[in-house]
Amino acid sequence: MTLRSSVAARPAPDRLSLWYRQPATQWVEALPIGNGRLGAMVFGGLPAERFQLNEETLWDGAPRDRHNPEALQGLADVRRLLFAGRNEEATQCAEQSLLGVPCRIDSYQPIGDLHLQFPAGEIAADYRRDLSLRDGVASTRYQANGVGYRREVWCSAVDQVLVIRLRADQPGQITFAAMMDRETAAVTALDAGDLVLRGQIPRPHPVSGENVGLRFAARLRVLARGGRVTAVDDRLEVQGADEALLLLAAATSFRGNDPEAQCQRQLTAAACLSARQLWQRHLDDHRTLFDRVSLRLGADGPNTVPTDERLAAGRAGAVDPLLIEQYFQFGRYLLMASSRPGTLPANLQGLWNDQLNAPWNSDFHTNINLQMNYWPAEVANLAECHLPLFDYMERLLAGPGAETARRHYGCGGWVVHHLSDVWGFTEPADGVWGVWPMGAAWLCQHLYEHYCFTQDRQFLATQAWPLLQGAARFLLDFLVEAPPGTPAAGRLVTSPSHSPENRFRKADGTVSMFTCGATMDLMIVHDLFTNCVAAARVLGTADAFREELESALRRLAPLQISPRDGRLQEWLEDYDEPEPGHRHMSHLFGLHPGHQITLQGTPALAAAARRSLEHRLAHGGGHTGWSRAWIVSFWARFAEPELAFANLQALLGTCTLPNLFDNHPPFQIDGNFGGTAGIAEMLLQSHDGTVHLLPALPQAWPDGAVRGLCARGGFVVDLDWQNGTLVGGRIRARVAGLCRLRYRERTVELPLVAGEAVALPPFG
Ligand code: FUC
Repeated sequence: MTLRSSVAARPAPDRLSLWYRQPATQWVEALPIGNGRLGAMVFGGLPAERFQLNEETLWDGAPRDRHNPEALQGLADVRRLLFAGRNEEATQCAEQSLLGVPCRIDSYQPIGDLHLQFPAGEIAADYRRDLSLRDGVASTRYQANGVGYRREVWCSAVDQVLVIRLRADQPGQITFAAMMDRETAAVTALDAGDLVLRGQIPRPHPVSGENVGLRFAARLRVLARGGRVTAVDDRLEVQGADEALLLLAAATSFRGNDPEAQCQRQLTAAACLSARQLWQRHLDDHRTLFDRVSLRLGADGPNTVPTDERLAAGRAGAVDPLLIEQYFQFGRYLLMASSRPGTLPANLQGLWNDQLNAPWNSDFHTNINLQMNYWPAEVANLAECHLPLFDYMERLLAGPGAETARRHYGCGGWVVHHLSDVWGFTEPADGVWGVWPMGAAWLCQHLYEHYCFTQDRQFLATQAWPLLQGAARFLLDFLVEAPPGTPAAGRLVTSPSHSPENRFRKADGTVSMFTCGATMDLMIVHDLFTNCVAAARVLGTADAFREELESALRRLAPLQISPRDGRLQEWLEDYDEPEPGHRHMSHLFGLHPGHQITLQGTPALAAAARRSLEHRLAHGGGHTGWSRAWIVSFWARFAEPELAFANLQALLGTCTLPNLFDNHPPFQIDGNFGGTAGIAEMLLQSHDGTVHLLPALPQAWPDGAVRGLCARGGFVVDLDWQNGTLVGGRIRARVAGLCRLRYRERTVELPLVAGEAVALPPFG
């Protein structure tokens, strides 16, 4: 069938829609919808439509004790060898004794596909498919045989079902068949007029052999107005209806529930509502979150160019402020769609995965990726979408992490290594680069940031504090004093340690990964301990613990600037690097997302950090999506608008797929979130005690406005600028207090009353 498109036939999609003139032929062209738990990729095909379905808890694997019984002895040996400079032997010892047994986890998996088969042979014209970010709906429209058709699909967070609405502009024209399937381990059958897909992941128990894999189900109900619905074998057929409403529920046994019963309950409840009611309830909920932030970067025209064509033009060097607005809001949209209160956090692919063995298992990587997913949460005014991360830490990680802290390190508190799953995996995974006990500590930054942005003391006292304290307890116990004759002798260092996934070359020419006190570790320790001290002060609690932290901070090994070239060192020793353009820029953690290094507070360290960044970039750094996105934030913190902008352009140009998903490659969602956070960081910063307005505004956005960005201290900020200069705006405080505001070289202090919006003062 030919698909032709003539946009003239109808108005352009709204500004915040991704749109295309043709159906998706590949998964990375399909459009994502989700309610935090249930999601789909919508292809918009004709005559065959496909919805690839995900439910966030459908993971392969099962809970399992993977602690290594050799770990405690191994730890002592590894430390001794590292302090003696015998890195090779330390690495071998770690490979044998410090990794989890087994040290690999299983994959997050798709639940299946829903297919709709429309009559073949129709001649379709005026085809368009789009994703309205503001409405949270994917639509496909076309004309066939003189009839106008429209499909809309959304995932309702209120009613917990996927809703598909099929309409035509003439009566009796809706005819299709619906089927569901899955590559493996599931069957489809009719049950009481519904189509049901049921299955179980084959995962034999290592001892009993019994299948302990998760059970899952998806249930589809088809409600037609007019026409006929018939059940044929394992499909539902609709003939000549005026309109059809398809409701789909999906569930797994992850929380011990019966997935089929859960689907039944959700469908029964949703089926009591009309299509109009379902739509209105979804829209109200979606807009409540989405509309909190608006961004205009000076692109005033209508959205007449399809998204894939915009991307292609961007790759060829075009500056497209509307594409950046869309990319920014797409990041917010994706967070809303993959992380809602009560759900699991957004994984490496958010929620969307079509593979049984996904790249990196579509897991939770904690040596940057999971954290990056949440960088935009607070500043982009989606604080409640941050909560799944905290629940995950509290309910699924902290318990097993305490066991791992005790059995692998003989330490108190809790630990997470560089990746995890939904089964509480906290042991070191994959290879020696998995021996990185800093994951929990880094994740804890998010707890304190949530408090800083929301000023929610109740949250700080109840959920955050025990987690912060536990992660700090682990590190207090884990830190060791470097012995005489070693770098930083007499100071506290982490051991074993490495700078995530990067290697170094020693003076004798050997290449290693393992060391003591890698810079990132020292920065994460600094960040966590500093946050804990601040939290203890806010809560007026834990004086002795606070003193212990303060004393450890004083004894922590200092950051090093290379005497050779003035770079901030990635390790305590000034090693050479076999891969100087490595994607991880871990030693810049203190610049972003931390704030140990600031332009004004620590100018010497900032200059050294800048040199390190320049060196990385000169050697090809930023070649993965998330790495490129991170660089945008680095340059924004250096108040370098044009460099931040150039990297944003590179992110869109070289690391973005046709549906605007980030391309590591392959698809990995962190770059979307990191990019959204980077754009926010260019417009507003608040990490150094001052709310800094338009710190990195590039020339490409001379006129613009943003509403609803959030700043630490509990502020919500609106900004207007013209000709590159701030001309107005407002600020509202969640709690009463003094706000320090900075614009260019001027700083003013503004007393604010809780809840009251105040015009920004003139900055002269
Ligand atoms: C980290 C990165 C990789 C990838 C993986 C999921 O290990 O080094 O680039 O993003 O996570």
